[in-house]
Amino acid sequence: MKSIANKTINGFPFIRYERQTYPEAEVVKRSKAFYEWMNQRRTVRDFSNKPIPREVIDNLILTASTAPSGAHKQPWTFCIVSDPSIKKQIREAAEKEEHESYTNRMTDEWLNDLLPLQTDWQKPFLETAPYLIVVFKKSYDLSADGNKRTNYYVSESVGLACGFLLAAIHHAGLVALTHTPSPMNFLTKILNRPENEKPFLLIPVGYPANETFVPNLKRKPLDEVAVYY
Ligand code: IYR
Repeated sequence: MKSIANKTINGFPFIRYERQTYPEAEVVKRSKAFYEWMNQRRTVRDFSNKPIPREVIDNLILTASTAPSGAHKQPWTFCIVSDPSIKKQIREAAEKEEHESYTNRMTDEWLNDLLPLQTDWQKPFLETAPYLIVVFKKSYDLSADGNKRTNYYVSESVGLACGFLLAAIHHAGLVALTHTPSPMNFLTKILNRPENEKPFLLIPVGYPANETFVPNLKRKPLDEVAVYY
C-alpha cells in the first residue's frame, strides 16, 4: 500500500516528516565537523564597514526564525538597521547608558570579570558594522481586533532564535557581537516599537576588520559542562 503524504489528527493537518538520515559513521563525522566549525566562532568587536547584500541578512533572519518556540508563536521581531543616522542615535544612546554602567552601576566583581575582554563604554562598532540586528521579544501578540494573545516561554524562544542567528552568521563567513547595553529601553524609542515588544539583544553583523584581535579565551572541556548518567 502506498503510504500517504498528509493526514489530519483531530481535524488538524499533519504532513509527513521527510527526514534525512545518515549511516552511523557519517553521523559521527558530521557531528565532529560541525563542532570544529562552531568552535571557530568568536565574538568580534572590530568590524569592517564593508557592505553586505540585503539578501544575506534576509537569509540570516529566515534561519533565526526557524528556531523552535513555545506553541510555535515565534515571539520575535528582528529590526535591521543600516541607516547611518539611526545607527548614530543607537550608538549615542548606548554609550550614554554604558558610561553610566561602567562608572556607577556595575559591581567591582563584574568589572573584574570583564577585564580579560577589555571592554569599555565606547561602542564604535555600532556605527562601523554595516548592519545592526536589534532583536525584540514579544511577551504577547496583538490580534487584528486588538486583543492580547499570550506567548509562551518567550525568553527561551527568543534566546534559541538568537543562537540560530549567530550560527547562521558564522556559517555565512560573517561575524557578530552579542551586545547587551543596559538598560536597553532606548531601542524601543528609537525604533518606535509597539508596547508588546521588549528589546532582547543588539547584534552588530559584518565582516571582521582587517586586523582583528580577540581575547585568548579557552572553552570549558566536556567534563566541566556535561554529566552523563
Ligand atoms: N554591556 C556592557 C558590559 C558587558 C557585560 C558582559 I556580562 C559582557 O560579557 C561584555 C560586556 C558592554 O557591552 O560593554
